[in-house]
Amino acid sequence: MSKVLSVDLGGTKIAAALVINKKIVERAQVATPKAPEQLESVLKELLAPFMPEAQVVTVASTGIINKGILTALNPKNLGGLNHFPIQSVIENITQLPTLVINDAQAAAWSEFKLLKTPASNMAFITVSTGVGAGLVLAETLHVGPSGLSGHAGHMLSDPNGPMCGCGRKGCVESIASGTAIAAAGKAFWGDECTGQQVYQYFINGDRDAANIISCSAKSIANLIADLTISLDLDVVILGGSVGLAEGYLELVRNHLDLLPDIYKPRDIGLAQSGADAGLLGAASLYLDKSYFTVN
Ligand code: BMX
Ligand code: ZN
Repeated sequence: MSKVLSVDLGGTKIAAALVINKKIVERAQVATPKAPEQLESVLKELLAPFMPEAQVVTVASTGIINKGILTALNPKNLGGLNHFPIQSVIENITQLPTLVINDAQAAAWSEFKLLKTPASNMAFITVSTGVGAGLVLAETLHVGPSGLSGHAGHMLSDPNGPMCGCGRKGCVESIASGTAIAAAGKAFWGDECTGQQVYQYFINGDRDAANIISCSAKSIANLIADLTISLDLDVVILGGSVGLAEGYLELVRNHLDLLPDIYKPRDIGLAQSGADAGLLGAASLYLDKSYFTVN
């Protein structure tokens, strides 16, 4: 079964692709519906064109994935959706065996396989609607007994920071994510302000936007430092719409450079598969027989 329909369900977009020999041969994308009750019908419409050819479905999804059920750590990222039986919903739509894993965990696997210099310990960090992470330690992807492993976006960044949608104050996600960037921008540019707009203002040289983006990058730099010192990381790979944005990696590097060397991984880079890391990661976990198996 090597024709894989891979799905990436994120807080902002849902992508689907037909993956053959680990290459995307066809791809489609829609916005994640604001109203969670529309999720099933949106998935049905997105997946239908791929179904005749696909033999198996792999899904990289935002949220904690445990036994095929999505539980949101930060329900605000999914319009309030907190509990969604994603595996059975997609199995019912496609009538195909369906395998689901967290999006950052999936992306960590494909990016680990793409590393040019061999590594033992790697963290993939996505800075997007939320902040997610996937950990590959001793060349093994860590999912954890309940799927929670790698949810490092909810480690503490600033005890006096904003309230995070998970219910804790000052998580990395509440400062660094695209959602947090948009929220900070609203104070300057009004309620309609988006994260992309703030980023564009930063590129254009606006001082307030530069401060907001710098806070985000500093929070990610400290997260990288904390993960490196606790897990002895060789390499960190950044992904997600903010992580991949022009100039962001450089800002993170600048903040890390202010710390003692012991806090720096040997290497930091951008996801080689860019925005497709989750799609390819979920498919690879099945094709490599590394995590997913189908009877
Ligand atoms: C949140 C959490 C993680 C996810 C990360 C990135 C939810 C719904 N998601 O921390 O599981 O990996 O966001 O998600 O609680 P994305 O939507 O930004 O890709
Ligand atoms: Zn949080």
